[in-house]
Amino acid sequence: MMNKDSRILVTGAGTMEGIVLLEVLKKYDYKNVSSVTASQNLSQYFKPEPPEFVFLLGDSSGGIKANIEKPATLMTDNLLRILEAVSLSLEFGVKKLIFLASSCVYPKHLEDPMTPQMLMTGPLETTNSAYAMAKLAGIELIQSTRKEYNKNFISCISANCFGPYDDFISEDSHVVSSLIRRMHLAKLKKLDSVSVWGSGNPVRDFLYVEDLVEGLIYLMKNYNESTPVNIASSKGTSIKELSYKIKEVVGFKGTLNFDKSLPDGMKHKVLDNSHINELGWNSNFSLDNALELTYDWHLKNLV
Ligand code: GFB
Repeated sequence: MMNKDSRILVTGAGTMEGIVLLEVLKKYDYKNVSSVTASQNLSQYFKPEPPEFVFLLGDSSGGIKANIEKPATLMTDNLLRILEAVSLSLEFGVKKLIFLASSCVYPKHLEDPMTPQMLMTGPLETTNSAYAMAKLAGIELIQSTRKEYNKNFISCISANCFGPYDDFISEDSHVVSSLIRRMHLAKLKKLDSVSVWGSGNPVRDFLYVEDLVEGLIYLMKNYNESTPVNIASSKGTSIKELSYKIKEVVGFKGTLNFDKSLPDGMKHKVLDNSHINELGWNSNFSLDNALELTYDWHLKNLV
């Protein structure tokens, strides 16, 4: 069981998820935590003393534009890190590893809410199939490693995550941070309107990053089975609803134009949270509250 003195390694430490996980582990007084970012050599973190517990988070991800334009980069970066981290964890006797996948692993034409039993039952959404394949390979590798080597390695699947330290600036960003930034700048420049990509009809399950990392820590401590576990809010919000919520939080007074010439991606993506709820964990932040916290962070940290 992971305790406050356990040797813990967090990969993907330069990402929003990684940074917030490190903050929360520190808050809970875990004393022996190392972290590795994309540019660092992973193997050096296994010598002389290997970690006992590994949080395997991805180093590279992005929103719909990044997935469309950089599918090979996203697939390669993720696959390489997954293979390296699982191999090293096996070789150096890591006690437990949790692998973080994302909701793009679910097939395109599913009824909400999605459960892990539905994985691999249909074709993937084309805008993110390469990234999704890498994450699916990760889930399969975790399950195979359990079978072949009898290791307590587990996986989980995150809903669309957002919050502090997200990429707010680049075109590769996810929808929440992207719209917060665009409406914030439009407010400062007193613009009349802001463009929102796509029809506004797609529905997503938005999860605050602090909820995600609390879920990750909970599963690391309490879950030991092969089936991946969703970490989600289980609440569907359309991009239109989200956009108007962000408009309110940011205080942008202009109009929103939904640009149907840009891609929608998956139509619906809401995950079933019942498994992790049965295990004793619930998400804590409402979408409204989480959007306010995220905008506050943006105001304090970005100009
Ligand atoms: O966040 P996002 O790129 O993730 O987009 P996905 C969600 C929806 O928001 C899409 C719309 O329907 C977009 O068309 N949208 C509207 C915008 N305005 C914007 C904007 O300014 N920026 C962005 N990015 N979207 C992701 C994958 O797909 O799912 C990730 O790309 C990850 O890699 C994540 O797997 C869970 O839900 O479409």
